This record gives sequence, structure tokens and C-alpha cells, in this order.
Amino acid sequence: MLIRRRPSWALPESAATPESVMLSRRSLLAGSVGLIGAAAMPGLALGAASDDLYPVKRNDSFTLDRPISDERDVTTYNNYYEFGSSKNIWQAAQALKVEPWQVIIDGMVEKEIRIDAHDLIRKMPLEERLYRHRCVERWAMAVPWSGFPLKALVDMAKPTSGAKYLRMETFKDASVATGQRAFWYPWPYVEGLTIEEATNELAFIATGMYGKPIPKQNGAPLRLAVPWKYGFKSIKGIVRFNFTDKMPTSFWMEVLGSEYGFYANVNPGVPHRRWSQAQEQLLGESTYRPTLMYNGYEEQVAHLYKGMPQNKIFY
Ligand SMILES: Nc1nc2c(c(=O)[nH]1)N[C@H]1C(S)=C(S)[C@@H](COP(=O)(O)O)O[C@H]1N2
Ligand SMILES: [Mo]
Repeated sequence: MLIRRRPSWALPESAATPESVMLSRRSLLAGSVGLIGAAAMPGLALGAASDDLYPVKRNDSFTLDRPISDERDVTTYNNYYEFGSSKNIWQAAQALKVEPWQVIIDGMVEKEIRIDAHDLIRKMPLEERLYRHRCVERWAMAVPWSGFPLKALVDMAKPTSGAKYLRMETFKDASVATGQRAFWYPWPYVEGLTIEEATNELAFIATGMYGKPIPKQNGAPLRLAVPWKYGFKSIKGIVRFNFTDKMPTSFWMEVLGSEYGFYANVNPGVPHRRWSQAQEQLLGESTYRPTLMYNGYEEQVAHLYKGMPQNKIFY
């Protein structure tokens, strides 16, 4: 979503596909994997205080209409602007220390909570879910996340009746996240949901993936997964959950509010201001598939937006 230069996804489709990018990255990686073996697996996380919890039991009620994406693709093709605006940030993200990791749950709650992320994870009902993910840039993937329903955290927080929104914030430390030295961005990354969205059964906090702890580049130790929305809503590296009565201004709303709104629900029929959203490309595939309404989760979430203006909920 860098706007200073022509973005790769705005190129003609034949010129830059996620696959061609990944194929070249794969061949680059091939050499190092042979040399240092498993240690070169980008997903490898060593020794955080909740690593023993995985794998967790799969909840079979979440099914896919597409293959699970290749783990190496998912862990090496990322958006995480804290570490740079390219897709190739997985090595830079290893600088992040994810233990200890202090989380604050505050704002309109009965009592403020400060807890280490790994203690929080131990208290939560962990399960595995297969989810689609659809980036606003048109690439998509399917991931086996481990984690817990966001509702479990909301219930623990006991928000007061006036709380209407949940605002989430990413860590801020430009000494390790060199992307945060880009002063023209409004750090820290912020995202938000209505309380109804946050307590919908689909809203999930991912703490693991592929049966292992979640890698740093994918948002360790706590990362939101709201699969009916464009990917930028799924905030990584969360340090704060703040309950409020005011609609949060997200990072991307602040950067470019005319293109990235608060709701950002997936809709194939509502184009981005600069490209169509009718189709999407799965990581590792060269052909396009049709984009699904609410990314295939219409049944679970459409009721949340009944009667709301269409021009507000799909960008
Ligand atoms: N803190 C933070 N969270 C973030 C982002 C980011 O730049 N910073 N990028 C978002 C975008 S645009 C997408 S598509 C997903 C990408 O997740 P992935 O790298 O695990 O595929 O993370 C989202 N969460
Ligand atoms: Mo994205």
C-alpha cells in the first residue's frame, strides 16, 4: 500500500505475480536451506514461554474451498510495514523480541489488566481453525491458525456498557522495527472493530500456525484474524486492547482514508479506487479465482451490517 511509487500490484497482471516473486525467492532460499537445514526454516521460533502448547486441536466447523497455502510461502511473503514496505521482511522481523511481551487491556473495562502475552495465551481456549485471508492488494491465502476467539478476551476484560469499539495497537520500537523510522507513517499501527464484530465467532486471535507458535513475521505473539475483512484489519504484534466509545482511527485510515476505511469488508463488486476486487490470486498460484462476498463468510457476518450504508462497509 505504499503510495510513493507505482505499487507492484498495479502493474499489468502478467508483469508481477506473487508466484513469480516467490519462485525467485524460493530459488534464493534453496541454497541456504541445504547448508543450515531446519534452522533456515523461516517459521522456526525458539523457546517462547508458550511454545509447548502446540499443536492444538482443530475445530472442524471452519472449512476451506481451496488448498491450505504452502507454509514457506505464508512465512516468506508478508505485509508488516514495521519491518519495511516490501514483501520480503521475514528476516528483518527476527529482530523482534516476543518474550516477555506485556499486554495492556484498558479503557472502558471494569478493571484494567496487565498481563504477559504468554500467560494470557495459557488462560485462553486454544483451537486450530482453517481460514481464508484476502489482502486488499488481491493476493490471498488459506492458513491453519492456532489461537483463541477474541470473544474470550473480551469476556475476560469485562467492558462496561458504554464500550462500543475495541481498538488494538501494535508495539512501537524503531530500534528493532526499522520500518518505524519511516516518519511519514503514523506509528504505532492501529486497528479497530465494533464490539459486535469483536465478539462475532469468527474474530480470532492467532498465536500459532501450521501447528506451531506463530512466527514473528506473521505477527507473534498475538495477531488478529478477521477473515471476512481485507487483510490490513488483521493487526500483528498486538500490545494493547483498548475499549472505547469512539470509532478508532486505524493506521491506514490515517495514511489514506479515502481508500482504506474502518469496516473494510471484502466485496467483489466494490472496486478499490485504483483496481478491481473481483478476482484474487492465491499464493503459489498463477491463475485468478473469483473473490467471494465477505471472503466466503457472508453467512456468519452479513447480519452485522444490516441497514448500513453500502458505501461505508466495503472499503
Ligand atoms: N502491525 C501490522 N499488522 C499488519 C500489517 C502491518 O503492516 N503491520 N499488514 C497487514 C496486511 S496489509 C496484511 S495483508 C496482513 C498480512 O499478514 P501475513 O504477512 O501474515 O500474510 O497483515 C496485516 N497486519
Ligand atoms: Mo494486506
